[in-house]
Amino acid sequence: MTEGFETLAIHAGQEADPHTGAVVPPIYAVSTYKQDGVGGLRSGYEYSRSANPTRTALEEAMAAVEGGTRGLAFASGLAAEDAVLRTVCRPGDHVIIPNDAYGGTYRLFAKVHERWGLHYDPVALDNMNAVGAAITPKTKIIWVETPTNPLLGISDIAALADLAHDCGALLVVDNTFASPYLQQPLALGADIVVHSTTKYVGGHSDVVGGALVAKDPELGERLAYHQNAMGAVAGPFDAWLTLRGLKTLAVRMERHCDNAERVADLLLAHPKVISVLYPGLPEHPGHEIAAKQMRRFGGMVSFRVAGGEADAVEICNRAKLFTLGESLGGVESLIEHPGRMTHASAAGSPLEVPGDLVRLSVGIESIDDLLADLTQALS
Ligand code: P1T
Repeated sequence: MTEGFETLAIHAGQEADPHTGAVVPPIYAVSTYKQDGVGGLRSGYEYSRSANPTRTALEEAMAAVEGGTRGLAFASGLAAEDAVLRTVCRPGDHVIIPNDAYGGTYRLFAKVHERWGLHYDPVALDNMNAVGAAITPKTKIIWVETPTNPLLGISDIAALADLAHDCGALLVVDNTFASPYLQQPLALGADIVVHSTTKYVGGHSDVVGGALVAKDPELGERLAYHQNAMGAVAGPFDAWLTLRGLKTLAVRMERHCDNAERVADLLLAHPKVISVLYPGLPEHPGHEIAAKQMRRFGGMVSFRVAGGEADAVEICNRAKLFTLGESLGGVESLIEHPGRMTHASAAGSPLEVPGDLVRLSVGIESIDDLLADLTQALS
């Protein structure tokens, strides 16, 4: 019998502790492990950069909820992304990236890996002809965010997987905005899923982390080799907090989606708002594909305002219950101005975001309080 998502999130990799019966994997705050003679491991563990039992529990749980064969936990989402690029690509290779993506992801390509000879092209991934035209004999990865950060664009994971595989490339999907509860890219044909577990998986804005899940065991092994060789692993306390968050992901996501739908409706009816970017809206250009590949439409809502950048900034400053801050995916609602905050590093690039854009991470507070705060911030 295949277990359901909620069961896997709570139990996969999380057997009761064999020594004490503790129902939660303990925080193994330890760097090294006693060995039974040279080369004879007692427990399978030798050094906590290579593996640590608390991290292993998180890694097994992430692999289970994404339906992959290997999960790996990193110190941050960007550390996880870096490990993918260093494992799969070498100088001279080419990567197709989204023309809308987290600013830090773009910076990793444009300011770090390009210096080491990795070429990239930003492409509108909802345009299959454009993606096909951008492929070169050196293309090793099509890198996808769906929904994208911060414009909530949607691309067709299954179609992009076919395209990538036809040209011998891998499809890598950053599943941070959807979370594994709402979308499972490996089942749709992706090869690697990337997460900033800082966001919905952790869920409480109290830990920074990243994860990779690979479909193929051999690729998982290569990623694990680089995780150990590069060393940007999640520490045991961070792994424990992230695993604690994962257990409640399903119930949190349902409420995030309920609240985001109500927020999108309010914004849609507001005279100061010129467009609402939410894939749950039937008029969203990616709505049909989102409905096909996502369980629901998520907790992120962006909108553009009639008064331009000055008004967008003013709305961010006036919000009270929506806390002004970067990041997303926690239980508390956040508001931000992507152009000046999370995506400032994309200014002047093909990924620059409009100045009149406001991004909301809709939390799980009482919906009436959230709507009242937005109404006063927009007034
Ligand atoms: O911050 P870190 O854990 O390193 O994750 C980077 C990252 C990767 N992918 C996506 C889609 C992301 O949104 C992020 C981080 N994003 C924010 C901090 C933000 O406010 O958008």
